[in-house]
Amino acid sequence: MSSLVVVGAQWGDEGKGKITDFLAERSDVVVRAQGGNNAGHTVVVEQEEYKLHLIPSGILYKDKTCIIGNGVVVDPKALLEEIDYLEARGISTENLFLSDRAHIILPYHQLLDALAEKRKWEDQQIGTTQKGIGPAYMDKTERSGIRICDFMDEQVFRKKLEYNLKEKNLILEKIYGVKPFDLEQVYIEYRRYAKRLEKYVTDTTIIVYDTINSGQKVLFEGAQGTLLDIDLGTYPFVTSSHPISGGMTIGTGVGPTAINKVMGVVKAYTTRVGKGPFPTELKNEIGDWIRNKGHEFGTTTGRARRCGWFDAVILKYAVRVNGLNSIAVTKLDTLAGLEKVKICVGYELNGKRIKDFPASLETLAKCVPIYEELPGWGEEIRDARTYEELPMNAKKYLERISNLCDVEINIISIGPKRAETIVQGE
Ligand code: 2SA
Ligand code: MG
Repeated sequence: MSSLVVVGAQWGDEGKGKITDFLAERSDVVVRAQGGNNAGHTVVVEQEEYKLHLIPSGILYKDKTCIIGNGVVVDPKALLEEIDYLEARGISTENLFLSDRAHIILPYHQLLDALAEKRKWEDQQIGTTQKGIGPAYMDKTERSGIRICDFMDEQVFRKKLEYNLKEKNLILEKIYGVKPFDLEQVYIEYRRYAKRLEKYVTDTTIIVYDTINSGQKVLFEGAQGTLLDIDLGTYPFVTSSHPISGGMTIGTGVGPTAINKVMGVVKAYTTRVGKGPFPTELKNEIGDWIRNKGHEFGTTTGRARRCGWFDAVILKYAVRVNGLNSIAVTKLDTLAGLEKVKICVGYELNGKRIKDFPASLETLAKCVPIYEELPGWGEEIRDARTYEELPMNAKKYLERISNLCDVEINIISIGPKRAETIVQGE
């Protein structure tokens, strides 16, 4: 297997960081294709916890090449902070490469992200991470964005920044009534960042292509999740990129034939941060219990995540739109101790049963989950190392999910550590 895509199959925070870290060991190159420092991947290596936002999880291994692909939006300041954070902890960034085609996030993107959100009517507020992701992708599609290759060139950067600031300052002053940015100040600060980042910059599409052609292994590391996809997610409560498997080829510059296998990561229950309908949400003590036991707080913003039962309608949808070959089920250990566990097997809409995930959010908001109740397992499971060692009821729960969604379970994660992982099949 020379290339594997790992994507989130729910609303993000499925535990992709832990799974990609685990899979990175068997890969040569790990590449990020979309999103930016809105992502938050927590990885635990020998009692040490690392929080990564932009840099692929493979960086925690000495010999892996790590790539920030062309589809990523890069906040230069945040990237340098992450590099410094890793280097200070003894992790080398020598094998890190940054695509010359990736777009950069500038301070006005962040400010506009926050201001636009405040200006929206309450029911339209997205609950973004306020990292400037949406506004940076807007500039990219509007064709005024600044790419890393432009950023590296003093003159091109200055010209593009000057033009952009002229436009953005007008918006900031006239629409939002806030202080404009000073060209000189931004230019000087960001030139400093550009100089420091220069050594990482290259045409990363060539590295990915050559790695695959030479029979080595590439791991495509997804950020966010299927339901946050700009096209196939719960629009408009989505991020501005393509976290689904299709986004991996665009965001790294290789064709779909380069991908051999697609793995989805799902949590054993459902969570989401940010706004929008969430059919199986538990606004009760069980939801609070799951949040506390599972430490369900955002890695990037610290926000409390909304928690609910496992939703098979969502996973079936994710299997279809990503072409999932298998799944990794994470945080199964969190559910240990519940007397009963529930799986949503369909929705009831105006008295009728529907099995497919709807496009309209008004429809989704009216969907009432149809549950199947299964007996829980009282015992903690973090010490299990094989599938057989799991409690009978935990196995039944997993088998039901696999059958309902017609997808094979390849990995089961029962704790944050690398060792707390059960692998089935190849
Ligand atoms: P944005 O900032 O424009 O991408 O926000 C748009 C929506 O996408 C959601 N989103 C996320 N959802 C879950 N996890 C994400 N990453 C961080 C984490 C989040 C955090 O891993 O914990 O720390 O809060 C992530 N990034 C974006 C966001 O909530 C909006 O609904
Ligand atoms: Mg996360």
